[in-house]
Order: sequence, then C-alpha cells, then structure tokens
Amino acid sequence: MTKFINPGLTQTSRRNVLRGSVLAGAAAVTGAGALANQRRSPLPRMQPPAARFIEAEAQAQVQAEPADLSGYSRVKQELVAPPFAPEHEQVATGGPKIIEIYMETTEKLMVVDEDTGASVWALTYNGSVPGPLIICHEGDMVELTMRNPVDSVMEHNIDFHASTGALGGGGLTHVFPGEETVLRWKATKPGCFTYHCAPGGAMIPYHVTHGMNGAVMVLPRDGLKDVEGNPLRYDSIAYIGEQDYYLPKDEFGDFLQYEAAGDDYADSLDAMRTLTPTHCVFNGAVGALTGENALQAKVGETVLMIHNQANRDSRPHLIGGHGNYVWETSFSDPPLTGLETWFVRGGTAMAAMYTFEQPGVYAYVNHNLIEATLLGAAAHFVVEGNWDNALMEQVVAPRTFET
Ligand SMILES: [Cu+2]
Repeated sequence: MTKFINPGLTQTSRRNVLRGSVLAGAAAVTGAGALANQRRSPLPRMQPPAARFIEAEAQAQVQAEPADLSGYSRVKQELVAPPFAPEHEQVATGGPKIIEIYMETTEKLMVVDEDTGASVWALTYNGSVPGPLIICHEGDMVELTMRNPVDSVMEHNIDFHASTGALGGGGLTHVFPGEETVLRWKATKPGCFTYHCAPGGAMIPYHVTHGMNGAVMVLPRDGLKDVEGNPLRYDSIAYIGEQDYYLPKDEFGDFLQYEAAGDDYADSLDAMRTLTPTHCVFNGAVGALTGENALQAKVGETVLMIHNQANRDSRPHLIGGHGNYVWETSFSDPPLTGLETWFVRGGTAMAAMYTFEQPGVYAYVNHNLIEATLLGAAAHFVVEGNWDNALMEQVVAPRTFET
C-alpha cells in the first residue's frame, strides 16, 4: 500500500511510515531516524545537511572527554505504574547518585472508554499511560536502559525535557524493535519535567498522543521549600498524566478498531489535524482515577499532585480544595500559594501541594469543564477523617421556602 501522507514532501509506504522516517526534512529538526538510517539501508536517506548535523553530534560525543563519575554512587530506582511514585528521599542523603532505571517501549491495545468502545494502540513506556514517574535530585544523573521489544512494530526514542543536549537525548536513543540503548544525563534544573517519544516528523505528535509521555521530578537536594525557605514535605504523591487522544471514527461516528499498532496512522493524522481531541483523560482512560480507582487520602495528609501534559495546555482544579503551594515552572522559584486553579503549559509537568482539611470526595479536574465531564479529564480523591464545621456547615438543609 502506498499513500501520500504528506503531499508534496515525500511518497511513502506503510513500512517506512512505521519506521518514523517519513519526513526527512522534519526528522532533521529532531534528529529522528538519523542513526537508524545508517543501520537500515531500506529507509529513506536523510537530507545531507541533516545527516551531517547528526553525524557531527555523534562524533562530538565520541571525541569529547569522558564524564567524571567520581564521587557518584549508583542506585537502582524501581519504576512503578501511575498514579504511584517510586521510592525516593525528599531530602537527599549522601553525595550525588547515578540513578539506574529501566524502560521498555511497549505497544499495547488499551480501552480508552468502556462505554463507547473507544480503544487505542497505545505506545507506552513500561506499559502505562503516562509512562512511569522518575524521581531524582538536582546534581544526580539518570541512567536509562531502554529496550524496544522484539515484537514491537515501531521505532521509539525519548526526549527528556529535564536533560541538556542532543534533543533531550532524543537524538541518541532511537531503538528499533529488538534494540536497546543506554543514555545517561545530569539533572541540572530542579522541577517537574515531561519526557516523550520523538521519532521524527509527524510521528512525534502521533507517538505523544498515543500515550508515549511521562514525567521526571528533579527535587532540590534539600527538598521543597516555601517562599521563606521553610521545608515543605508531602505524605504521598498523586501522579496524574493528562492524555489527549484523537481517535478516528467511521462515517457513523463509531470509533474505529485496528489490528495492530500503527495501522491507524493515516486516520489518526486526519483526526489530529482537527486539533480537537476525542478524549482528554487522566492516566490513560476514562475512569482510570475515579470510583474504585479513586486516589486515597486522610484529613491532615499532604499530597503532592504531579500533573503531566506533553502536548496541550491544561488547568487543574481540586474541587473543594486548593493548591496550597504550586510550582508551575521550576523548583528554583518560590511556589505560588493558595491557588484555586493552576496552569499546565502544554509540554510540561508541574506540581501542586495540598493538605486535606475535610473528609469526602474531591474531584480533581481540568477546569475546562467540557473536557472534564465530556472528554474524561476527571479524577477523585476519597478523603477519610472528621468533618470540621468551622470550615463548612450546612446551616439549613435544602427545603421548600414559603411563598
Ligand atoms: Cu515512540
């Protein structure tokens, strides 16, 4: 099957679409596919300037001095599925560390909405949407071993917004099915950062909007602080990845089903061009964090809500609560305080801290309420504890008034 996916640019077939190297020019922007092209001759050749750019980058690394790793100790971080966070220290002890993590680029069919039958061949890190939360401290190094399973269809890589150089590592981590790579980068900026797949051209938003994104939290070595420098500590983390999906429909408005990852590529591009998502969900699917899957807390507990959105702006609001401390950007800057709704710039992760004061069910929503209620961007916190009438009391229950 041959299609013009991008009229006027290049003719392509399903095979090289799946390789992510369709748009030689666009790929050059991200460096995507360059190293892969050197390994796999059937792929379209990079345009000479792009190839030179990538080769120069690779050469620069080879010719540079080796990194001085003295003074670092090595630790393994076991990554866990969202909404949970890996074991970590809020205040770093000892010297800087090389934190070893492992990810697989798993492609899997996931139900997005049971009620409508919407599903997606999700492209994932470690099988979850979002990918796992990684936590380190400023000055640590993250050393990722990333493996693309043999039975994958696609090429993948990873761009860490927290890192410096080589397109966030995207230019150095392209792995075809059956390949693995190891990337080490230093966490120099404290804050929450997104990471995502970026294999080149239109494959970048295709992979990102199929779930291939997640977050890194780089804590200050001495932990989080308020504006006066007083320590701020949390009891738990709620890691929420907001995912916009653009799922193709048939002429009757029913969601299309596909046999394998990548089969929806052309249809998805048409849906993506509308810039109108069919779903905005938390943690991969409608209801992933509500009902039986609701987040749990107790009155008096402090929760750090980490919100990742790799592609689109969002505006979280905790209904019935607040953002006591909100870091929309960096942990280097003092947190905003007492917010009703905060902002997630598309292409970032951020953090908001709240200490629950009343029991009950709190909805955590994207306060574009259409997206929250019709497209799926809602989570629940179920909070146990004793009610405080000083904060709120139903003085008169609803009753009919006399006319
Ligand atoms: Cu990918």
